[in-house]
Amino acid sequence: MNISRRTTTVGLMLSVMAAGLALGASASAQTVMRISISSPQNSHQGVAIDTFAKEVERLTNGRYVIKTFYASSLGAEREAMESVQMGTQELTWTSSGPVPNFVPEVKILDVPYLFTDYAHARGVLDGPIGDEMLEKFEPKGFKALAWAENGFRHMTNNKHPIKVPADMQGLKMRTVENPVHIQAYKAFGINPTPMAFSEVFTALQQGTVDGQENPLSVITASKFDQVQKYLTLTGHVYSPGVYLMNKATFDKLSDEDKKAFIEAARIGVKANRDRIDSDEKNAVADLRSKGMEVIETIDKAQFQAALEPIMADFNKQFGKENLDRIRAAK
Ligand code: EAX
Repeated sequence: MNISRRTTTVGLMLSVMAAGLALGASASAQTVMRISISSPQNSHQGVAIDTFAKEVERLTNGRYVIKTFYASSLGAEREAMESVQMGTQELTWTSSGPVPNFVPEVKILDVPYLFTDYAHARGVLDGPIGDEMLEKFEPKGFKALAWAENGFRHMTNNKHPIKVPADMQGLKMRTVENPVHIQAYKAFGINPTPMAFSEVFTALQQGTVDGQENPLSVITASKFDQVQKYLTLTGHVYSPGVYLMNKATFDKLSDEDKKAFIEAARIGVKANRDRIDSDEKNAVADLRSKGMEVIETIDKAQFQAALEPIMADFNKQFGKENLDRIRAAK
């Protein structure tokens, strides 16, 4: 009786050890990767990478684990792109802000008033034009998994409400490090000050700049209402987001895993856009309740007219036919 009990105990111990070894083996077969964003976790960007991480894990049966980093904790968007390009970071989700410094062909998407509304922008990015643009990242060392969304950008400042284009004259505004934005804001009469997003809250608080411009989702998630008085729904630029992966790292995946990563990004895009849709419904009331003065309607034609002097240059830079192709796309 004693002996057989001991045998059973030893058997049990052995099987526990074997299970432990098996667990250890499967844990070491797990590959951990990192993805980062510039906004806080509670945002349209946070939803985008949290969903992606969950889906990669699900679709690869846990063989890949994605660790998520928020609020530029691994570096600002441009630095994150550099790290992904070099392969010292596997993935990032970035706004189009720094992208033209790496992939100049993508600059065209940030031309002011190019997209009429969210449906138009999403249709273009999900269609053949979007696919062509995703391919432009590859020679630069990136695999662009999918276009996502940062949103239509609006201006905030501390000086006075912007109601007509003349109100923008002389305002010192933080901008993204994107040449198209900088050129456009100069045409608006703004004094553009490019700066990494991670520095914006403090710059607004300390008055280094009078204002900034970002989608409602970013303004609310980053609590800019605490440091900005006036918001005007200028909607002057649509800014996409994009899931980027180091190309060599992507190329090493099996065909099945490549599909899983792309599928996970697409599911992430859906969650990202759904969050933006809900932010767009709630943000204005929310920001007003926190003390911001919001100008909801402007005469868009007047703002577009202010850009007329640089449109000829944009037509030359990007090809009028390419701009028109995007304008006409569904
Ligand atoms: O999280 O730098 C910027 O203004 C971008 O919109 C960024 O994605 C905000």
